[in-house]
Amino acid sequence: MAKSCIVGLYLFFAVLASHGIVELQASHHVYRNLQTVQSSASADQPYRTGYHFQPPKNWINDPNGLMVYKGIYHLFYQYNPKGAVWGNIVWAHSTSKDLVNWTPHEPAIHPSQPGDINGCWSGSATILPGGTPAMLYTGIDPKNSQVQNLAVPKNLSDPYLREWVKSPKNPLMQPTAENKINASSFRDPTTAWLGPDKKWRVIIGSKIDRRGLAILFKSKDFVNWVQAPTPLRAAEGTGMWECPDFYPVSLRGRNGVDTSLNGPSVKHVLKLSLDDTKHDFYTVGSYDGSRDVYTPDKGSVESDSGLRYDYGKYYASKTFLDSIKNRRVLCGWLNESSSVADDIKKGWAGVHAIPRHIWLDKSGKQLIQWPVVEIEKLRANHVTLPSKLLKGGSVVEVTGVTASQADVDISFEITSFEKAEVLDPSWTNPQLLCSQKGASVKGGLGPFGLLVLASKGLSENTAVLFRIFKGQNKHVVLMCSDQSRSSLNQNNDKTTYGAFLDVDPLHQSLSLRSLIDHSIVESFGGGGKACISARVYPTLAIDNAAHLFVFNNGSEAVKIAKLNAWSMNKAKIN
Ligand code: DQQ
Repeated sequence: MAKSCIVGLYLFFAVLASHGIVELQASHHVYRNLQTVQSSASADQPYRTGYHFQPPKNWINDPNGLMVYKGIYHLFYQYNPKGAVWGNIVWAHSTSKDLVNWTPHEPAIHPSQPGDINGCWSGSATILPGGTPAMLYTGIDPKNSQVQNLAVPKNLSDPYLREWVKSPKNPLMQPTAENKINASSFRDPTTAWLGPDKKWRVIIGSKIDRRGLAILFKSKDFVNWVQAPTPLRAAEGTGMWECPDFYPVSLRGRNGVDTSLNGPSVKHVLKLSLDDTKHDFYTVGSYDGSRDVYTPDKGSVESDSGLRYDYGKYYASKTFLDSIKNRRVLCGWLNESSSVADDIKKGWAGVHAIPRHIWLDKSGKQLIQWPVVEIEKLRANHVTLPSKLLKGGSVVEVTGVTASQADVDISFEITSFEKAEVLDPSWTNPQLLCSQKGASVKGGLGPFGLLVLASKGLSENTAVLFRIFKGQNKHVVLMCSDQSRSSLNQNNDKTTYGAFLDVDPLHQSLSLRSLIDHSIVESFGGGGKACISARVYPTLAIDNAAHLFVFNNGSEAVKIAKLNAWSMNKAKIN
């Protein structure tokens, strides 16, 4: 390149910088040439879901603005109306009476003001006193800076809230020379909560260098927001915090509580979505509302090697208080594990996990997650297996259910621990351990579990399994979702996922529930103590050619205490 040209380029970028123009930074891959490519999607669609949320076509990502209004559940989500890759982002909108069947509406929020002209990114709903919903969301302005905006319903008597109006005062929060907020990393406002001084608080994800930040703003009227002198929380070395979520959980019982509640009856949860690793991790701690300080409990790990909602593919999640059923519900995005070329071929990308009821475990140390009970009304063709011993090396087929669209709940009892391998103290990374000791690696006590979306001869299968090790003074349970044989198509991401499960197999049975839905395997270990979601694309094990097996590839026998399996009926999804 000629010297004059290099100087010219340098000057060009210098001028851009001096005008404060920020390069658009999304956490998503940006394929500019594909963002508006409408593919002629093939008629053959073996990977579309039967009961997990997805729109008829195109790209979706984060759930947004979840809430109940006049007895109806509202789900908004990040959506590209023009193609199967991320881009052209608007807030699409669907509503439901049961969190299972969904009715689509026109996109609720799309670029129209300077404050969001380059995109309407993630945000959350707050129900204001009197019951009026208010949406705070991130907009991308003409300089590609990330700013925070407000939208409210146009017609409060419409239970479907089909039209939204934006505040003429937008943007309400923005990076300035004074506040030095990073203009390319300032996004995803939470549901706001009221502090003891009756002022609203909201946090927004951010970073400075590698320091993740939950920047706190306060307001008396929900329109004029003032930045607090310190963030609610910050941590070195984590990178950008996307989609923060901050809420109280009751110390006792499974009921959800209002986001503004604080006091001795609750603990607080701070969830962060780590842009660098695409993992949602959380800490449990306490929140001092008068000083606006959140302190994670002793022993909490503030990174994704700590507690995660899900140890598979699950991101940008958000909770809301379900005032109809008095519970807190968690929704999250399951991205594809297929190639972009395959996504364009199928004409869509992204689904949502089944909404999960969440509550604090009795230990007070972690959350428990369970698919909302409403999903059970899709169950059909109930199949059971009598309690039986599963010898080492056995594979037993479960017949009578549609294995490509099923709900399977199994529990194992361990009668002898003799052959359990000793856990090497250096084996601290469960995902790594699972990838080294997948389903095909014979063990002592395990691997045992389910082979789902399996072809007849097992050349394709996804294995959801346990292994039990002898730890220093207790048994350690490893839960894995092994995708390595999930498809003969080599172009997919087949990463194996893993988690340690806080269950004592000496005194408790070991349960596993998997929600299987064509290209989704969403698994709940130990009654919801650890969850692993995976996306898989079998080529043989599709529709009626999919099979379901129980297996044990350890040398020790284990007992199937009970097995319940159902075919799942189709939900009405958009
Ligand atoms: N997705 C949105 C952002 C958010 C990211 C953009 C997380 O607001 O940070 O589509 O997936």
